Amino acid sequence: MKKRVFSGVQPSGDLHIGNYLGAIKRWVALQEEYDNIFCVVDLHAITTPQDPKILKQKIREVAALYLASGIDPQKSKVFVQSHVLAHTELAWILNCFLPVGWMMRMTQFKEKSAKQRQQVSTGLLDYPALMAADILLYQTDLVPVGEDQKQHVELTRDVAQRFNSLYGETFKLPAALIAKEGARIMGLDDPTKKMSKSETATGHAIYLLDSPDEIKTKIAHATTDSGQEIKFDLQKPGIYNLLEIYQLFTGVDRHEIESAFAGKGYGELKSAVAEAIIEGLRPLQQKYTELMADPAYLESLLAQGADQVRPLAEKTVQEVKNKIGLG
Ligand code: AQP
Repeated sequence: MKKRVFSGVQPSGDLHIGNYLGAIKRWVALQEEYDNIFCVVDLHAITTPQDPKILKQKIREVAALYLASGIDPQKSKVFVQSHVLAHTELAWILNCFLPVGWMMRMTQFKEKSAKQRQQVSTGLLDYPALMAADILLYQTDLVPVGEDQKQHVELTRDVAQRFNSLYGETFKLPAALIAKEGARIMGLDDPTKKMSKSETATGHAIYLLDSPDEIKTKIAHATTDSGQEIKFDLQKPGIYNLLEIYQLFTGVDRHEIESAFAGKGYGELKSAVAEAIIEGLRPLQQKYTELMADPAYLESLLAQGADQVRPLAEKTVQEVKNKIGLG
């Protein structure tokens, strides 16, 4: 039996190369080895305010980007979270086993709630309960995510362990699968902060659907560091970030990259990085355009994905309800 992988992206804005390099590109690489479930986590997106029309459109866009990146619906199940009601049902139940103190300690909650002081929803605090439900419903072994989601996967294990110790073996304990490289792509405007969909500063992120000219301009304006040396040096976060992006798009080894840029200037590095991104995204963008031209096909794939996963999710919920005496 293959191990099961579950992961997802929120349709909370335009997907950027951090989402791609830290998550989606890795899902594609893992596709053959594992039994995969990839979800568009729309219920997570509404933990922060969303425009309904835009949200509906973004859900389809994210699904199309999964497929355009190489997720194959014959090998992986792809669906929209809100199409499978078991996610909210289990999230509610897990809520009742998750101490508020655990939720208050989550770094992402602290950061996001600090950004939108007037309008922090209970959903934002509760986000990790829903994420735990997503993962535990499918008896997931591995969760490939970027570094920022590691704490949420740990909390998922904690609540699963707590439930198992109270009611007997129910949930498999999942592990985060975090890449050595690409797990934290930084903002181009500020390489000390992670690239993020919800950060709207100009030049912060390269989006997967950016045109070649937009990519060139953003990379040309990316913040660099003092000095001239082009090396993978964490003390120089701007150059490090550009080199890492270059490495992940070209697949060239770090030593070779450093040798190739030895004695060259930041301008040459930036041109090469922009070219690598443009070429790396070109096939994805072409496939995306084709997929978005046939909305009925996309809808049918998403309906099929939901139908495939629903029985798995419902089985877990039923077992949980029986154990805790519901119904
Ligand atoms: N900068 C990043 N570098 C590497 N991986 C990243 N991920 C996000 N940002 C980076 C990974 O992308 C996947 C999907 O993320 P998400 O949509 O669930 O939400 P997030 O982690 O909160 O990502 P964003 O882009 O910052 O979105 P917003 O601003 O909407 O919250 C996850 O695996 C994540 O680790």
